[in-house]
Amino acid sequence: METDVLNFIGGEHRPAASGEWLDNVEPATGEIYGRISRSGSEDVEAAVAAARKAFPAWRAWEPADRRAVMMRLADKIHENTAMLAEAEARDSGKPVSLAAMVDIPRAEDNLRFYGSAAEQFSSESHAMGNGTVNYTLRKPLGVVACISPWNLPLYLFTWKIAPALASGNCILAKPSEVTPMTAYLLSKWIKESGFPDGVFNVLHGLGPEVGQAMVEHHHVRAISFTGGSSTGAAISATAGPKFKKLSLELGGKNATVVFDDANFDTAVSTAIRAAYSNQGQICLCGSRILVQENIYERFRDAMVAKVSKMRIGDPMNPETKMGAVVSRAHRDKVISAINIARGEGGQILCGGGRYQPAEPRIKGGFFVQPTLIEGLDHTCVTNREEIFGPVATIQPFKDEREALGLVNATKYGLSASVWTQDVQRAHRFAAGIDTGMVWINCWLVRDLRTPFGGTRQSGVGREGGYNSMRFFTEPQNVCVKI
Ligand code: TXE
Repeated sequence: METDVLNFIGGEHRPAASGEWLDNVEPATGEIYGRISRSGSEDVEAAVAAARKAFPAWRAWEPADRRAVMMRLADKIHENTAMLAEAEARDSGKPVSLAAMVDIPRAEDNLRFYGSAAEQFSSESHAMGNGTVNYTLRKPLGVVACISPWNLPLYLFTWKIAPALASGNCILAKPSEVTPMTAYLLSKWIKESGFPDGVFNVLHGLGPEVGQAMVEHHHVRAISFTGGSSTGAAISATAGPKFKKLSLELGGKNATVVFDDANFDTAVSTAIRAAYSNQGQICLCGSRILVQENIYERFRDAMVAKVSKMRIGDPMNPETKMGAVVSRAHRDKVISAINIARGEGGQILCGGGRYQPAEPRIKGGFFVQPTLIEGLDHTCVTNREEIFGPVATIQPFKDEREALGLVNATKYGLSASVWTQDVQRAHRFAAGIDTGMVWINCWLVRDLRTPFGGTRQSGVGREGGYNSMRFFTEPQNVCVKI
């Protein structure tokens, strides 16, 4: 098994220039199982130099050729799905079944989707009445940075690097230091897939060190970042005055809204999936469940009955549906949020603390019981701040007007999921919600062409489909008098 996570710079694997390492911890056991290169500005300099050298030739590649190398990398993911899923589960604590069914196939899809986009991307032309035509060129930016988080490691890493490469940029990509393994494994196939040296560089290490150096570097023209809102703010503060392009996908405090005419059983099971999938560590998780008052008690009891039966287990066991949270620090943050909820007067309906497994292998792991809390209104910290763990609240509402007020009563604006059979109400309600995305009678159904992102503290910009291709290119209008 691989243990040392190395950088990939200019077509070569190498440790950080400093020679320093970080511990790589397996969340399910709490044990150190490897080392991560602790990179800094020297490594960023080397990667930028390699990327700049590679850019003139790479930007001139035919889109079909860029597509071909991206498809070869996707093939490698496909051939190694089981191995990558195991690596992801070990590194992040997520169930291996989830990694094998969702994370890794989606990473492959991201490369295939944007490989095709390389060939299909187009730009506009505007004809004027006086015999003049404008056409818009879309030029790659040059060197760009892709910084991804730990909750969906390879899935979000590829979601950023794929459009950046497809549109002809050279990249510096940094996975989270908490879950770097699958990005490292992917980097082993970059060369053999046919990417020229320097086009695709992968750097490892801490956000405030190597991440900050990437954001600061004057040759880095754009930053695509997914992570916490406060990190997003720090990145903006550095990149804004340097006029870099920024795409920020940040946190959420999303509502699941259930009206009394909803399909009850599907709404219950999807509300549970939305709250607790990946141990609640998805920015789109529905952590505030709002239920119309006349079905509230029945809905709540049905949820409690199911959530209490959810079994936590070893992520490496294919039967496990709920694994460990990502780190000791994160486990402590989630537990402290549950204690804040108690202090605010919340009643814990199920869960409410750490989970101590009996299995010897995972005794030291970072586990939290799936927790459902009632009795807290929208002014409580618990309903305002992102917890990002297996913790949800449930609240009754009277009518559509009150529900809409509650949905919009946070500083975040990422997504919402609405459950009703009334077509008029569904569309009216969706239009009133101040989030970037709304699901009606479903959750986390993704079409990769659609705009993905949030409003307010949930971020700036949209990714997905041509949005990402536009982000990673600079438009240039050319006006021709015929
Ligand atoms: O993520 P960070 P953290 C939320 C969630 C979580 C909180 C904090 O609520 O509890 O954020 O998580 C890199 N310059 N989400 O602190 O720090 C870092 O190395 C450049 C929501 O673990 O945001 C990593 O690669 N880069 C979320 C990436 O940023 C920097 C997913 C994300 O780490 C940097 C994860 C800097 N100064 C957490 N500082 C979502 N939206 O899905 C850090 N990084």
